[in-house]
Amino acid sequence: MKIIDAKVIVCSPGRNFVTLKIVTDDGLVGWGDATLNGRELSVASYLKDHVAPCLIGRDPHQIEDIWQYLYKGAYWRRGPVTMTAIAAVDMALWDIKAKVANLPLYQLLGGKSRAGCLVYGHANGASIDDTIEAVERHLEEGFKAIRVQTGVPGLAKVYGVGQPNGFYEPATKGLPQESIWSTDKYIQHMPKLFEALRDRFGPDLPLLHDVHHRLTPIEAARLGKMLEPYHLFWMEDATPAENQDAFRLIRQHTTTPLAVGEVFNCIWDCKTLIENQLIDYIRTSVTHTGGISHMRKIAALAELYQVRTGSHGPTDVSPICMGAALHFDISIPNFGIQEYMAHEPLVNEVFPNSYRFENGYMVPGDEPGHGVTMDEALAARYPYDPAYLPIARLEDGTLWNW
Ligand code: EZ4
Ligand code: CO
Repeated sequence: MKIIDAKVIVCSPGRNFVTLKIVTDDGLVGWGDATLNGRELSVASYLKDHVAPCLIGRDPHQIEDIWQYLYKGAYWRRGPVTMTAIAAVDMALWDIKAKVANLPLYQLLGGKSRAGCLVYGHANGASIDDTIEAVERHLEEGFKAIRVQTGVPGLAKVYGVGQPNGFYEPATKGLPQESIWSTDKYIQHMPKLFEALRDRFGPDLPLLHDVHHRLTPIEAARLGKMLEPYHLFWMEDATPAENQDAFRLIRQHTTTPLAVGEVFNCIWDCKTLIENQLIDYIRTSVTHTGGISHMRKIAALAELYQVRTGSHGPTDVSPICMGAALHFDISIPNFGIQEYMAHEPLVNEVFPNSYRFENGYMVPGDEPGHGVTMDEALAARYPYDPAYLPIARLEDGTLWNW
């Protein structure tokens, strides 16, 4: 069998997605997600101009060799654009291999290690009362674990806190919007939110929180300590992790579980954190971290240190990523939880899929492959529409982490 075509499709059914379609001489099609929020066209070009020509004529069964060829062979290693492009190829090739085997992909990854994948939804509100209502809505929908974000008094806009309907969109049309951030205001307010949530919902409900890299290590240590009475499932992205040792400082001070990794793109970004048990959950995603093949290596490394996975799963990765992620999640031994932000109905029409949300868990479909395809004709009606993630500044105008 040979690869005869590798086509890159950019569309915007409400938000931008980059998709790779690999076609074989047997007429099989494999789909990969290559969406890198706010930098979509860089990955599209990387794939179209530099990767696709090298794929034609290769045997799609040689997934590992093609992965190494694209990684080592390029000379230039790592980075979000490269690793997202490789991920899309990898996902599409696993899709093809599973279709040849006539099996759902998880069967090729070792079979099911659990009945379903625990997911967490996003509850957010401008005030603590609104946030409590959003949690109630999620419980009614069946969620068994919930991420909570809330507005901060004195700050006009906080990322992750959406419109009155409760949803937030990770990117907005046009150039990046700017908002003002105050660590002091935020840190003072968060314990009030979690105290109110525990009063209302009791001790059992798994609650997660995303700090979006806004704190310094010592500030994160302080917040983690302040939140200990409310025993979070995790505190996410407490501080930027380019310097992985920063997490040592947080770890010395708090038993609040730590999760990080949605902006990581390879196993080297995770190595120090995992080997030193500085985190509890690794949040790399299939789309941004080299695909299923590379994610399995990260999971295997993490398994040695009792670190579990908690893959990034926002609306800015396509349903193809979600589908592939669920096959990965259900098969690995050290799965922890999966983020799940439901896509708009139109997105699910453009990317028909068979995964299901059932009573707080998600399960991949059972048809051959990863179970997600694309309606190219429908996608063509929604051309690329530039959008960016917002930017945070401190009150004095200093550009800040997020
Ligand atoms: O900010 O996906 O945990 N989820 C998140 C997301 C990310 C966006 C970035 O593109 O933090 O909302
Ligand atoms: Co996050």
